[in-house]
Amino acid sequence: KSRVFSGIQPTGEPHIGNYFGAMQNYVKLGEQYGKNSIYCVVDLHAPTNPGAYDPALLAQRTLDMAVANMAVGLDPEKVIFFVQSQVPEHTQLGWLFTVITPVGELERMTQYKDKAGALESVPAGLLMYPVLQAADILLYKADTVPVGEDQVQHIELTREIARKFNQAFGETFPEPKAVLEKNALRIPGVDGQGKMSKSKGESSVLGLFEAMDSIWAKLRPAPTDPARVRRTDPGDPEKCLIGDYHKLFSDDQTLQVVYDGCRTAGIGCVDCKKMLMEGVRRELTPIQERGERLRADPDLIRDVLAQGAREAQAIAAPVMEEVRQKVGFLKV
Ligand code: AQP
Repeated sequence: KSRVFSGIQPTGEPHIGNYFGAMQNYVKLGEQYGKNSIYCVVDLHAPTNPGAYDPALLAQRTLDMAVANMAVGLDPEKVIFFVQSQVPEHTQLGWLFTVITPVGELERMTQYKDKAGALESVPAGLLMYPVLQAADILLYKADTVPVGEDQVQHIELTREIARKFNQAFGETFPEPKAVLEKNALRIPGVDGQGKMSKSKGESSVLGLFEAMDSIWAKLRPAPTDPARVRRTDPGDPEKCLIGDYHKLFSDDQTLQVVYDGCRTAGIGCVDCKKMLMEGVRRELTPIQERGERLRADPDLIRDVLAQGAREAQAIAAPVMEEVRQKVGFLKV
C-alpha cells in the first residue's frame, strides 16, 4: 500500500510558500492516506543552515512548526506527526546511505550550490542534507512525497539512492515520487528576489502568522509588472508577483476582475493589492486564531509529538532491522 512522507524544517516562521507549496498538501493527502501519511518536523536538518540555526531557539521553533501544521488542519490523530530527532533510525539509515552516494552527485544539487555559495566555510552536513532526506523518506518505505518544486531534485536523488541500495543489497525500498501542487510550484518572495525563503529573511516572506498590518506594509511597496509605469498603462498579471498571489488567495471571480483589470488598465496596482489583502485576511485569520489556541498549551503539543514518535518508530524499527541484516551487521 502506498505511503506518504514529507518533512518541514524548523528554521523559522513558516511562510505562505511553505503553506501553499507543501503544508496544504499534507492535509489533503493526510485525509486520503490516514496513518499511512507521515509528517515530520525535520530538526536534524536545521543546523546545516548556519545562518538560520540558533540552539537557543531550536526547541521553540520545533514546537512552533508543529503548531503551524496543526493550525492549517493537520490532525495528529489521523496521520503520523512527529519530530525527526526523536526517531534515531533516521540518522542510522542516513549514515548507511552516505556510503552509497557519490560526492559528485551531492555537489550538483542546486540547493547545496546556492547555500554553500553564501558561506565561507561549508559544513559537510550541508552537502549530506539530501542523503539524510532520502533516509527520512525511505525509512518508512514511502513512495509519495508532497513538496515544493525546489525539492524535486532531492527526490530524484532519493530514487537513485533507493535504486543503488536495492542493487547492492536486494530489493528493499520503493522509488518515491514527488507530488507537486500545480498553482504553488515556486512561490516568489514579496521582495521580488526569487523564491520565497525563510533564510532570505523578513523582506522575502509573508508569514503564515504575520499580523495583517505587517503583511500590508510588505505588499503595498511590492514590485508589480514594470510595464505599468503609470496608472493608465496596461500590464500583464502573469508577470506580476501580485498576480501570482491572487491565484493563491482569491476566488475565481476576483481573479477574473483583477486579471482583466490589469490587462486593460481598468484597475490600479494599489486597488489590486487591496483586493488581494481581502483574500489574505480571509485565508489566514482562521489559521492564526487556531494557532493562538494551540500555542496556549505546549504540553499538549509535546504529548502529541511523543505519541507520533512512537507510531513512527513502530514502522521505522523493523525497516532498520531489515537493513541491518542486509548490509551484514553482526547480530548479538
Ligand atoms: N517559495 C516556495 N514555493 C513553494 N514551495 C515552497 N517550499 C518552500 N518554499 C517554497 C516548500 O516548503 C516545504 C518545506 O520547506 P523547508 O522548510 O523544509 O525547506 P525549504 O524548502 O528550504 O524552505 P525555505 O523557506 O526556503 O527555508 P530555508 O530558507 O530555511 O531553506 C518544502 O516542501 C518546500 O519545497
